[in-house]
Amino acid sequence: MPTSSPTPDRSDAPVHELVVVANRLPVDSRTLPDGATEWVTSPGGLVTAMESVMRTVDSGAWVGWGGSPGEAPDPFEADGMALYPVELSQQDVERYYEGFSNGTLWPLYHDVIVDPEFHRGWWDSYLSANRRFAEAAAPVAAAGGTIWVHDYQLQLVPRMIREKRSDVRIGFFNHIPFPSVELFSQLPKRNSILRGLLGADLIGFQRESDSLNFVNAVRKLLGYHVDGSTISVPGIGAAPVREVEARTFPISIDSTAVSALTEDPEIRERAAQLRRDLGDPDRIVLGADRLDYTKGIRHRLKAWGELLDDGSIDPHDAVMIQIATPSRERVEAYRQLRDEVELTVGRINGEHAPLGRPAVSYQHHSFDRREMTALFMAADVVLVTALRDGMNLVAKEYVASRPDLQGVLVLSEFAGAADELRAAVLVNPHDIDELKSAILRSLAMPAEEQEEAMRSLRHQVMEHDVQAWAHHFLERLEATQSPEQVSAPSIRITGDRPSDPASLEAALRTFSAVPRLLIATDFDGVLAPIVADRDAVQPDPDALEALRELSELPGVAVALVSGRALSDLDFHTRMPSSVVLVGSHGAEVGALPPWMQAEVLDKSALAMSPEKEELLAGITSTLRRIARAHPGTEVETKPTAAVLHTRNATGRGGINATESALEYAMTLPDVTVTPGKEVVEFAVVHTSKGAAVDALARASASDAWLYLGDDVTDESVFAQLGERDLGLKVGAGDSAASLRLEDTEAVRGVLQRLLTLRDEQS
Ligand code: GDG
Repeated sequence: MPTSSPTPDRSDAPVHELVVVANRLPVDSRTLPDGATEWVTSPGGLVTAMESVMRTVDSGAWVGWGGSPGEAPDPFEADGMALYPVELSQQDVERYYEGFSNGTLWPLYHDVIVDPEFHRGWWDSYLSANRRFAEAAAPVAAAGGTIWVHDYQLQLVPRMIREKRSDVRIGFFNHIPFPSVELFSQLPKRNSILRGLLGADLIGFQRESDSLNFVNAVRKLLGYHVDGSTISVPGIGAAPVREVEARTFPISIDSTAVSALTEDPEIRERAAQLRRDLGDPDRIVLGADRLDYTKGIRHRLKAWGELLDDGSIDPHDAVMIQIATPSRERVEAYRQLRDEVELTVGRINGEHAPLGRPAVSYQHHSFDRREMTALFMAADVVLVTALRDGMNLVAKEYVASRPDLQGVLVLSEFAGAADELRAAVLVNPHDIDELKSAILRSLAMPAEEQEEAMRSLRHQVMEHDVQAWAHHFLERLEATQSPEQVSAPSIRITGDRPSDPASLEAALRTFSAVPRLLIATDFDGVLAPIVADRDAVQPDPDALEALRELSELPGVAVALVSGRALSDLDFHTRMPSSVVLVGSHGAEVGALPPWMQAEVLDKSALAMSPEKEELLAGITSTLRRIARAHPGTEVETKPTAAVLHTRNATGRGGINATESALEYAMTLPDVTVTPGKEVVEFAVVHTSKGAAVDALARASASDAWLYLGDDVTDESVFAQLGERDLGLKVGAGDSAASLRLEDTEAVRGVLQRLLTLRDEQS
């Protein structure tokens, strides 16, 4: 396809209703002698499927790699679709694509037919390439639009897009099998992959067994709650739980188009010519695959070779054509496979081919779609002997190419297509004897029997085409929980500039004029600067004094809400009984002043049980093990939680310890994991500072509350700000708070100002 190209401008507002993200664009770039780039359509199944879907949307886009390493060309239009090329350097191609995608993931996901290799540099490149795809896709989707990510090369992209665009629906389709949890567990970085995929709203698989393997992995490795096909993905910090669906959508082909080609007189003639060229054998047996070790080409050749060896097949009567389209030729396992296949074909032909014609006609190059159809029309038997295959479209293409209802499909049980194409001759390709007898049975199958089987197969393939597949997926995606239903707390302030003094003064005045107030504040980073040694913390005495005095005023309730253990908080602040102390992120509540309604604070959810004690002991010892491996990190224990502190770690130790802790966290069901500033807390009771402040506001019958906080854990409070409440964020960072204060000194100023304003009133 020659393409024209008025270029869509990347700086334009997001415009595309549907954005497809795949490793490859639907076109290949070719550099012309004068240096210009020419684009040629690469007619794959996905392209065909998407073309029909793209026609139904106002504006569609495709994000992918153009196929040549080096600088990406500018975005351009083709066939009414905007194409956004992603840049991959030569090193990305080697590490992200040939390495992690095709050297690690591909063999692992195909049941380790060859040994997966793993190198940390490959992972780094996979991560950065995925980020590039996500960065290209996120800005070009329209508000509330849909982004559909495809296949194993891009498993981190859904989460990366979600982090940038919470307003879009994200779908992911895995074209290859998803392995059992036992095999998947071998993958280094397995949890990052799962978390990456779970950024999607809907994750599609080829077979029911793939969907089941995936939800099992999520349950077992991440500990998330799974109900049927629905996975509850906990939010980090204040973010709400999201529901993600994992479902089965068997892919198909453009059946009508393939079938229609068989009407073409030229293609019919070509099919007849092919038979003549092979010396008019009685039977033609065809295998057509990418030259890939998953396709079972060696097993097929072995069976064919043995049938010739033992005289079950006469090479004058039957010829086998093996098309082995070149694939991944720079990956070692593929080079080896090619050598082995070519050696075997050479041996078979050397021993059995009659003069002037082959026993196996081996074609190591690709054919155009018309030639493929002619081959399917000429083939009496097609052998699909994959050892493991997501679906296998060749099986469906053969069926669609036989409106004459003749021909036999031999199909491996290990190809996804076997779930639907039950009328094929199903085989276990590992069992060479079984394969041989299936081939013989197929070669001898009477015409009526062929017709009966082919009619049933065609019914399946013609009814369930690729257009239906894409529509079903997108319909289901549309029906998932909409982004608006997931009420993420909105970011109210960004950057690091403190709010202007006039706005702050106005807000404090309005707030302090309310009859009954709750003033609640975090401790570390708010009342006291953060220090390396947590025990050496120095709270600002004036700020504490202002709080004490505020707590004596009528209509004012005061609370300190900290991640520290209650006893620790008490030790460092020495507050009077008029100030409520809340420790361990809300899990520990100190004595309440007599006028507070204690019954509002439901402590039952915070109670420890023997099981919880045991869980906590296990967590504590694992965290201690992690801490021992990363000098400078330490574990703090609290009545309902264990905390890993990484503030004093050296080098990358803090990051590595946090990563290990988070990996471990994902294996624990029923534990609230709260990452904060250089700390990760594992609580065995479910609570948050937000829930604590909400309960305190009710217990004190306050008309409005003010909260001061600096950490991510304080966002759960800010997320609940009502119209009359005031959230003050201390220090830099995006926040759901209303206004920003620079540091602890500014906090002291605010508390003293509140005291004055409230004093004036009373
Ligand atoms: C992955 C999954 C899943 C092959 N040689 C030529 C040619 N082909 C076409 C076939 C077919 C396609 O390539 C191959 O599709 P498969 O499904 O057989 O296999 P993979 O490439 O491994 O695809 C697979 C698929 O994704 C879709 O989800 O089914 O399980 O592994 O369409 O006809 N086409 C042309 N010339 C060739 O020489 N034109």
